[in-house]
Formats: sequence, C-alpha cells, structure tokens
Amino acid sequence: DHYSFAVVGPVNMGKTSFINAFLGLRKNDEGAGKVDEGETTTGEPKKYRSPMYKYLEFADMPGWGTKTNLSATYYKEKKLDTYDGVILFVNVLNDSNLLNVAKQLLDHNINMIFVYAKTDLALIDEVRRDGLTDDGESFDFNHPKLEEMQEFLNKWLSQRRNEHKMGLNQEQSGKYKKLADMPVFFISNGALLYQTLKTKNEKTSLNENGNNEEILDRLFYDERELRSELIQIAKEKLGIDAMK
Ligand SMILES: Nc1nc2c(ncn2[C@@H]2O[C@H](COP(=O)(O)OP(=O)(O)O)[C@@H](O)[C@H]2O)c(=O)[nH]1
Ligand SMILES: [Mg+2]
Repeated sequence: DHYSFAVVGPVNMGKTSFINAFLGLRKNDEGAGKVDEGETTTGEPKKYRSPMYKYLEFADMPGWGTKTNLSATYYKEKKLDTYDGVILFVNVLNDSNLLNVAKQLLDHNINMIFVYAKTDLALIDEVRRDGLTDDGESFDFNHPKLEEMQEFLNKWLSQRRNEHKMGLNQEQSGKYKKLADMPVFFISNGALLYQTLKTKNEKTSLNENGNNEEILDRLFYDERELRSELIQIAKEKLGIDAMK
C-alpha cells in the first residue's frame, strides 16, 4: 500500500534535509528529521511518512563517514533488498562505498536514483572559479539576472549530468555500465542559498524575507523534477487507486 525509498549515502550530504524538504518540514518542526547528526553508520534507519504523500515512505539510512570503508555486507545488513527503491546521495563519483551499493542494487534489480545535493555550493564554487559566462561576460552572482542564471544553470547541469553518465560508463565494465542509465538529479535546498552566501560573507541581492522565491524556484527546479519522478515511480508500481 506504499512505496518505500531508502535514502543512502555519506554523512553530511543533505539526506535528512532532503526528506524534510520533501515532506514540507523545516528542520525545527515537529516530526522533522535531525540534521547535522554526524556519522551514525551503525544506527537504525528512521522512517518517515506524511499525510501529504500517504503512499510514500522514506527510510533515512545512517550515513557513513568519508574515511569509512563500508563492509561488503552493508547492503545485506541494512536490508536494502526490502525497499522498493533506493536514492543514492553522491559525494564523489569514485566513492567505492557508494558504487558497491549501487552494483548490488543492480544485481538485485532494485530501482535506484542518483542524487547530487547541495548543488548551490558546487555552483557557487564553479562561478567563483571562472566567473565568466560562455560568451565571456562576467557573471554577477550578487545581482543575478534571472535569464542569465537560468541559462548558466542549464548549461552547468547538463555538463554535470554528462560527466556523471560518462564517468560511470567509462569506469564500469560489463553489465555495470548500466549504472550510467539510472536517473540522476541535482538538487539543492534552495532556501539555504541565502544562508550559504551569508556565511561566506558575500553581498547578495537575495534577501532573507522573500523576493527570492522566483530565483530559487527557477534555480533549483531539478528538485521538483525529482519529486515528480519519485511520485511517478510509486504510482506505476502501486497503481492510481493507491494515490487517492
Ligand atoms: N548549502 C546547502 N546546505 C545544505 C543543503 N542541504 C543540506 N545542507 C546542510 O548540510 C548539513 C547536513 O545536512 P543533513 O541533512 O544533516 O545531511 P545528512 O547527514 O546527509 O542527513 C546541514 O547543516 C544542512 O543545513 C543544501 O542544499 N545546500
Ligand atoms: Mg541525516
């Protein structure tokens, strides 16, 4: 009667924040998952349901540390074969822990989706690095023009999507090349962009109390696509009736 996603990946990747955002919860709301939990590889998954999406369940799997070498039995221990689908939060593509899990999911025919979160941080770094748009004009992050940002983001996203797919296709062999065909999304908790800029002491025309919505909404639309994808996957499996 419901579709269950396990959310898997290293610690501090925004897994819990994503679940909270999906369920419309802010981090201090009742029922929201605890963020900044640190490494809890051995803990039990925390499961989330919401009256908004009765047919979905998220299991927030304890994240592993960057120096952790997951045992080959992680997949089994975490009973990943009992979930309908797994959302893999990627830190770097050559993360052998993540790739091992992905391969075992493929072996067992379990749906997987790759997600790169915190894209605001990666995007800002990228803009810092070259600071230029393709036509050589300087890109002003502090006074973002919507159209400009949109174009920049579209290019950047398709580049990163290609890198991800090519990387998997080239590095993996045999049937594991199929990993490159799994859906991939780049998301960001858009509301955190303001926070990020503030922490980095950046001047910004974004402000804390509004006017950001249009920009943030358009910037991080991949998040909406991911949301639709998850709902769609569940629908296909459960049938339309379950959604009523
Ligand atoms: N800038 C930015 N920070 C984020 C984003 N998502 C999560 N964070 C922050 O990253 C930290 C870790 O998030 P958390 O959800 O606890 O990660 P988890 O360990 O993977 O569950 C928290 O301080 C979040 O506020 C994002 O999209 N952008
Ligand atoms: Mg967490």
